[in-house]
Amino acid sequence: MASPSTQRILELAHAEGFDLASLAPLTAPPRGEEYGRYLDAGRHADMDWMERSRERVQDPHKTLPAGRSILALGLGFSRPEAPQTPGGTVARYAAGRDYHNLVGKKLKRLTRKLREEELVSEARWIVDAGPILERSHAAQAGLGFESKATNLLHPLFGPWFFLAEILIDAEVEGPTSPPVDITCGTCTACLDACPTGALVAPGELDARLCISYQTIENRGTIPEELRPQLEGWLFGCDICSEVCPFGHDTPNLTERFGLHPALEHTGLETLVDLSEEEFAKVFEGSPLRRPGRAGLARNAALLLGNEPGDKGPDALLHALAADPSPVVREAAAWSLERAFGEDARVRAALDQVAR
Ligand code: B12
Repeated sequence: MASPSTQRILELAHAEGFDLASLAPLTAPPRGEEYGRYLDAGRHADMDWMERSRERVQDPHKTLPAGRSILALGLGFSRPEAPQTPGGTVARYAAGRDYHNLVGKKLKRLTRKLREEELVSEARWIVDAGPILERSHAAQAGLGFESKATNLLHPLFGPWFFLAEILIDAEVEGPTSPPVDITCGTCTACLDACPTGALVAPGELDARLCISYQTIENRGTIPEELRPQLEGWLFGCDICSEVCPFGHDTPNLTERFGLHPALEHTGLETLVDLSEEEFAKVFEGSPLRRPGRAGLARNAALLLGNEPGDKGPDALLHALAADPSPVVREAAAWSLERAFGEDARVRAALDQVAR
């Protein structure tokens, strides 16, 4: 039987709207060594902050020296349809309001309540980019099981839930949730489906090959060999989640994050040509701001090279001639060559920039 204070902490977490909450003693993450191997192999690509966080990830007491326990939290975001912009697909987690803001506000309020009720005195909340191995701690706390796609899976939400944590100085006995005693078994659907082979072994992902990394985090050019395999993904990629049998029968939580209006109206040609000001306005409050105007324009340009649609080469020609970013100009040149290389106007423009 959990102590009254443990029960109260979990009650407050659920009252704040988290679907999943579990308390566990704060230890090093069970997958800390794998994190080190991942970095040593360069699988984090140019996400240098992951290297900078190495020591704090492997020892969370460096983040909160007084930390004794971790409150592991989960919030579902399952929705039935992959949201489309005209011409490109957006990862489901990013279809509506930015979860970093929404979950961050919940964590802030919850931490304040824990302090007010004197359940904790020192606490530090974290979501996503903080120095912690979220899936490993959450698995240990009983929020789900680690899959071959590296995602944490839950019997109800499949891979479609966010993670967050609060490190606290209160001692608890735990984990308060039993381990989720399920494995992927013999299923290899995610490994088989990934078009770029980013899942290099069960439970191991190489971000350099991952469409999600390339379309969200990479600020430079996307390697040429990966471009034809983007499979229409404008921002992020859900292929390993979509094929996962655990993700198929999940609740429809579309209303939680909604659908950002930009996704309904902004086609690829428009995205290639947006100015910085227009981009900031159109994508206000959306996770699609993450790669920046140039990153999203680059992605849209490459998708047009794979599937040009019926609007012709004008948007790409304009980007080639006038985009301030060399990354976007290079993507436009690649796509013009690939999709419209026979067109005399396009040939002339490409010859001009080659000179
Ligand atoms: C960097 C990062 C990325 C990078 C690299 C991802 C990666 N797999 O390494 C990129 C940009 C590619 C990315 C993509 C995505 N991400 Co991300 N990402 C992170 C971040 C910030 C750090 C991840 C990390 O440390 N990776 C290093 C590796 C070593 O750790 P890991 O990814 O946790 O992998 C686990 C497995 O490798 C497992 N493992 C190791 N060996 C073995 C062996 C076997 C047999 C098995 C089964 C497992 C296993 O141990 C690790 C820990 O549990 C976390 C937030 C956080 N602070 O943890 C979010 C996070 C993991 N991402 C998240 C999401 C939603 C995504 C995307 C689905 C987004 C999208 N649709 O485009 C994709 C999914 C791609 C994928 N299959 O991972 C969620 C995942 C939620 C969940 N239920 O799992 C997190 C937790 C963010 C959040 N707060 O909710 N992400």
